[in-house]
Amino acid sequence: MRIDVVSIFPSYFDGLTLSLMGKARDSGILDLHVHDLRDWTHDRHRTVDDTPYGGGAGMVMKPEPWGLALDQLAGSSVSETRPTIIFPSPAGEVFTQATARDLATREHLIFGCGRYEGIDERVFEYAASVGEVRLISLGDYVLNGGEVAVMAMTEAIGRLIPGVVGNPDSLVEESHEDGLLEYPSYTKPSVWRDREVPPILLSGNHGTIAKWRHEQQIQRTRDRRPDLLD
Ligand code: JBE
Repeated sequence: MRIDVVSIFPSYFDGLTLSLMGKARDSGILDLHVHDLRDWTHDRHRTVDDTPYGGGAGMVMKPEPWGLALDQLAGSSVSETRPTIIFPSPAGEVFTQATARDLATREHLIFGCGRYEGIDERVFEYAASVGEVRLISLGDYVLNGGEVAVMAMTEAIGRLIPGVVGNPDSLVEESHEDGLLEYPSYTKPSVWRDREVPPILLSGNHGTIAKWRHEQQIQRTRDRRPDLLD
């Protein structure tokens, strides 16, 4: 999979060289490129924003650098298929594990990180002419820009690409994979500060252990996230 990220703060993404995402990049499974939007400006001050038409607080990202970035990154020299172009936005659809599974099947993702009060609306229209546009939100709260959302989304998507997570079994028994929260985990010692590991886990009976874990999943989901059971 190829991923391009466009941002005015490319160093946010230095963390993607670490851990599993770093390994996926080193192995070639994940071809991730981070770009500075200012590289597509042509004025002395490398300007990416301007005041909003109609007035109002804050600044709006100018369309021209975005247009040039999209022309370069969505061009056929990068991939044969039309890319999926994602703009993180608190006004978008909410990102879930199902969104991550869908996006993990795509050949080419482009993430555009907005800052300030947002991006000139015509950029979204133009992007829809060169790819499939998705406005996606991490959740119902406001961040200063799309960078942190893109970090979260690329990690959630990246770990679903075959070969990125070493043991694929660890992908199935996780929160949200089956619509339930995950069961509690324990390791040695069997007694720690007077607290015992549930004895059923020491029984060696795989059937009863699986049943107990499933019950724990349902109980936790009912307690913490009843909305998931509706
Ligand atoms: O979640 N998001 O994608 C956001 C992007 C920009 C600002 N706030 C957000 N929540």
